[in-house]
Amino acid sequence: MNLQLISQPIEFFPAAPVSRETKGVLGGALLGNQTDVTLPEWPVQRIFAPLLGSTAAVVQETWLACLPPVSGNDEGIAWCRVGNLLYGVIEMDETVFADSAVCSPLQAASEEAYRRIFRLIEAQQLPHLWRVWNYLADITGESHGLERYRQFNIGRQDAFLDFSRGATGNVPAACAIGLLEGPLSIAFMAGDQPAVPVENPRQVSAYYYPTTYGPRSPTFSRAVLVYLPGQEILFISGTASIVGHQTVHPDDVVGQCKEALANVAAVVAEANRLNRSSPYVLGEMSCRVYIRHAKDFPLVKETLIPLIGPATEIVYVQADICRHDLLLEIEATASHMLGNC
Ligand code: 3EB
Repeated sequence: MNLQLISQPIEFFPAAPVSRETKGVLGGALLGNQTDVTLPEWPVQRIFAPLLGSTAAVVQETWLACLPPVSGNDEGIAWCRVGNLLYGVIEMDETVFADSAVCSPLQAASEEAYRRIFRLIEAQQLPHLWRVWNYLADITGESHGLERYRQFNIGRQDAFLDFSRGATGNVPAACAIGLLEGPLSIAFMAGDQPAVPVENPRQVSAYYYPTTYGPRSPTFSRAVLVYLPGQEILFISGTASIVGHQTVHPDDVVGQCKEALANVAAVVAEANRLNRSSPYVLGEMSCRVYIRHAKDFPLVKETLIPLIGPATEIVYVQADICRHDLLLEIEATASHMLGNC
């Protein structure tokens, strides 16, 4: 298949960074807090957050495939598929759910978003959810007597259970990140074959977190290995300074940075035990690093580069992590060809 992730800093907007003639764009993301951007015609997740250490106003990430895309808009989801791979983006306005008598608007919006995603991918006969990117406003804020990330977790898990998917084991890789404002935004990739879940031996699986972190556990795997014809992709979920289920090195951004990277390395090692291609190495991963405080960026970069290698592609974004005491989170992606490709 040769699905490829392209990350392009864009100095000036509007720009046509990936030509409209380019065949086989599946979709992507636009990172940066500039508002007057020209949106591409494929499904795109807007991530309104300041870029750190970038001269570009916007970074555009694009998934390129080598097959003709088929796209549509159903269930409020802008989607595109190439072969047996589907990418979609849904934005939900929480205020629409303000009347819900039984739960908070965010919980209702989260459940509804995931229910729509499941309906779409089942209708497309690509029912296996591989990777999900979740963004919500004020993630650690509290309303209706519960932290908003915890509200989101209830809605998400309810949707998995409603669709008889189970909320442990076979769940997608994910991230859940806080932005200043904006709708609940969820991008996802789904396929025709189940993902191979990968857990981190240094951490309790998130779906088994104790209820001290919320009435319902988060529904994600630490990573997944997924398969396209002739290709294997490793998606590593948002990874933070958590050992067991506890945050370690509170108030120590360098300590958190090293611990998060040790967790990424442990997930890579576990993925290498399960994968079908050659071993993955840290230096080949394409990374996004979310940093809570912009002032920590120089120290994070200084700590990360010698450990991860100077050639690694890293996009740094200022955003909120889902626990007050977490100062950063790292997510990563890599791809290997299979067989003689
Ligand atoms: C953690 O390990 C940090 O709720 O989808 C990382 C990745 C985190 C995904 C999610 C949350 C999520 O618990 C937070």
